[in-house]
Amino acid sequence: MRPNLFDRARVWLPGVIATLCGVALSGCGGGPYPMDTLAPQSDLTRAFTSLFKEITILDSIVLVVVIVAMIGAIFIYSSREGDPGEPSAMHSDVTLEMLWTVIPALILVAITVPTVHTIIKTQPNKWPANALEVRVIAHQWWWEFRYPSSGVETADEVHIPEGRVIHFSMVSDDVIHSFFMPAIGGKRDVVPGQVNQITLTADKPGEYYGQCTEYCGTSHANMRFRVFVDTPEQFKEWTAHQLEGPVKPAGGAAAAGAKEWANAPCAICHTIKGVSGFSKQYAFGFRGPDLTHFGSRTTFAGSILDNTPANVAMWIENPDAVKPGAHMPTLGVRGQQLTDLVAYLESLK
Ligand code: HEC
Ligand SMILES: [Cu+2]
Repeated sequence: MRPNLFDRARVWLPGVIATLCGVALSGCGGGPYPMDTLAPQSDLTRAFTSLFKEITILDSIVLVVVIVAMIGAIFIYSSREGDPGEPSAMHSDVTLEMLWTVIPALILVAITVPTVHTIIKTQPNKWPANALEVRVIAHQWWWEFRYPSSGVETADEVHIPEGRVIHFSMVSDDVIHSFFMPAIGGKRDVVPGQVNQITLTADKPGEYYGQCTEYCGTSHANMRFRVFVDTPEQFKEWTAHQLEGPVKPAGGAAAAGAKEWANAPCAICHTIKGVSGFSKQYAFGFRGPDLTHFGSRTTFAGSILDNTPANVAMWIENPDAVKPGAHMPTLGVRGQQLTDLVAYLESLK
């Protein structure tokens, strides 16, 4: 008799097992990963993760039962030498048909009930009165954050206090983006002309990563942001500091840079509160991040660069080289003028 597949298992099985182990283990090691979706740090992401785990466990049980039944059937019901003729054809079995209709229906109910429950729990229509509203405005390719209750405006890096309900209300200035902060905030589309919401309470202070996850043009991959979860005291201090006017440089390169700023075309698009800026009514449109406290940010340009003088100089010299398609023109600022402007911007703590 010709050897069948199972007789040769000694030859192929070790290879298959080694490959599967390799695939499984390639997910191990390193970490913690800043974009890990299974390391929740807020009530919202904890609700998502526990739903995901519940459904994965249920699905795994179904998978095991089906595979065991299938392999069992292959061994038990294979035709063997000496079996008489064709196997009998079974026409209908009401009990079996009932079973394979009712069991999948029950499985679907077991998935639907916790899913709908999680949706209702995590997306309230009303927010607690003490919720802190943060307006998120998506631009190609950076994020603007405004706090209506205090008047703070910033970019790229959003600060929120731990332990308090945060209500992100989000709108886009141009195309459809998506606001994704895996550890604390789930993911939601940010659409022009429609305000979408995320409500959450962050568990613990720290720095968390975020990223646009809806393809929005050339520099989509360069549209990141950071979330700083502060203690309530830190958040109060940060807010008070952001509300102060910009630092007035006493002398040196920064003071020279402040003079440059007054004559440079930068103020067409960038506000430095109390120094330059356009009408408040012009709330949307073609413009860049508020730079009043630029020096207090750790990253810039959609959080793709660390905020160091060398990086800022590189950016101003040729934004497009750093971030393809950036809506900031190359303005020919070079040499001493560039050094002074950078010193001024970095002094704006
Ligand atoms: C036509 C509008 C425009 C002009 C003029 C302009 N910028 Fe910008 N600027 C932008 C935009 C838009 C961004 C955000 C780009 C991005 O991250 O995709 C930006 C980003 C920046 C940033 C990073 C801010 C952050 O927090 O991410 C700095 C610093 C900056 N510009 C400095 C300057 C300086 C200095 C000048 C003048 C030499 C200038 N800009 C002129 C539009 C402009
Ligand atoms: Cu985007």
